[in-house]
Amino acid sequence: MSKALEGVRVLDFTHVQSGPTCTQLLAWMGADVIKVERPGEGDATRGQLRDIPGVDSLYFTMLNHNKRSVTINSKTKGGMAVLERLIQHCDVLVENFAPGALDRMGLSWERVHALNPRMIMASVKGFGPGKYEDCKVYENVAQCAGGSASTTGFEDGLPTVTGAQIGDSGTGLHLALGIVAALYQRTHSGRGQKVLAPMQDAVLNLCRVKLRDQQRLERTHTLHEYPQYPDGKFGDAVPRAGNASGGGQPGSILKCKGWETDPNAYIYFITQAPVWEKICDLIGEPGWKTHPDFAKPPARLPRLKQIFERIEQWTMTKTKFEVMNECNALDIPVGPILSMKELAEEQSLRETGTIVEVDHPTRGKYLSVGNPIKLSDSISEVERSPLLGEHTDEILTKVLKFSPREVAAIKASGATGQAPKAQAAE
Ligand code: CAO
Repeated sequence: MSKALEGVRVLDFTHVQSGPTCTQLLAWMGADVIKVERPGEGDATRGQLRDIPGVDSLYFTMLNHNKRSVTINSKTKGGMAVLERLIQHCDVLVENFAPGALDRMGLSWERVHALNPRMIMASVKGFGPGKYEDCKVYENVAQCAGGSASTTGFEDGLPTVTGAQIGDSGTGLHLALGIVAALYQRTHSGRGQKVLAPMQDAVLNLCRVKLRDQQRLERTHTLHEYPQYPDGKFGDAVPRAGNASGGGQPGSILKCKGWETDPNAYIYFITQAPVWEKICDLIGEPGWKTHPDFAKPPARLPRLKQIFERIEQWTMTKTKFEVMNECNALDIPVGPILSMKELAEEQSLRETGTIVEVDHPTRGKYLSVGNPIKLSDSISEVERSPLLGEHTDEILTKVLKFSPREVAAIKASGATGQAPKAQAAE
């Protein structure tokens, strides 16, 4: 079976998380992704948050599957010659250096475009053009600058960052879509183009419901589904909404049996209007089906606290999985709070390849996420991440077709590092 992006070659000049997420997705879809790393150290994440001394971290391995690694010192003449040859042999260049770094290297868009007019040059930056465009940005900076932190957390608490890496992995996803769109446009235009996904913009795109609420607030000075309604006060900006639903169907996180000792014994319960009568029967409040204070959604909005307290009396008598089973049988949407431990052990996620066990020559076996996007005619197999410079020789000779003499000269110039030998896992 062929793969969706088979035949697409990607020069992967990314590091840390945002860029590597993007290129890993492209690799999972079948692109040949060649990751360029600095000789000796490589992507900084190889050595960050290590759990095994001297072994590539899970941070690195889980973001760099299905790629080949070539070490090139771009700040040498020989290194730049290799990079320029790579640019001529690739369809896409992806990078997420700090603003200006690629220009300082000598690889401006004009230079890249001149070397390969079909090249798609895709970048993650912290901010788009404007007053912050020169700033370096990490995940939580983007979450804060993109509106997520201001709107996450509880009314009486600090702005809060979320565990979902919407700044990095979220932007990587946006960039991947931009690249695929540019590849498609190139089939008609014959030309490459620049693709930019600023992290602030990507986070804001994911927080669009809060921009919706900002405008509703400005018009009506209140937000009826927020916990601040009806007793609290609204200011001039969208407040933090705790665990209230971001949509038109009120929801909340409720305790389940065992909550006193289990930090994840909770369920998200949505009081979806079409199943309201079933909810009333389930929790033992059949009278609410016709009572004027509860029968219709607008009447319920000022009473959400009371309603969720009553539903919680019922959920606290069940485990989260019992609530899930009983509610699903009645089409009531609920979601158990699943811990990472529970997810890692979830058999159905293993069966779909969303969680995979990968074998690595120095690390041994570890768990990773696999491709969350399922294509029926393009299967994703997760292959281990490369060791630093593991494919340097292969890229120089087989992809770039340098002669043995040229390869020797490139190496002698210090432009590349030696590929390390894989060691057996202990
Ligand atoms: N050979 C030689 N030099 C290399 C090289 C190679 N193969 N690869 C990178 N370098 C050099 C760069 O040219 C740059 O040198 P100069 O500063 O002298 O021009 C240097 O390495 C550092 O690059 P950087 O500035 O991108 O890295 P940093 O660690 O200082 O900053 C980060 C990291 C993430 C803050 C920054 O890259 C950034 O803001 N990126 C854009 C936003 C982004 O993607 N953030 C998400 C990161 S994950 O949270």
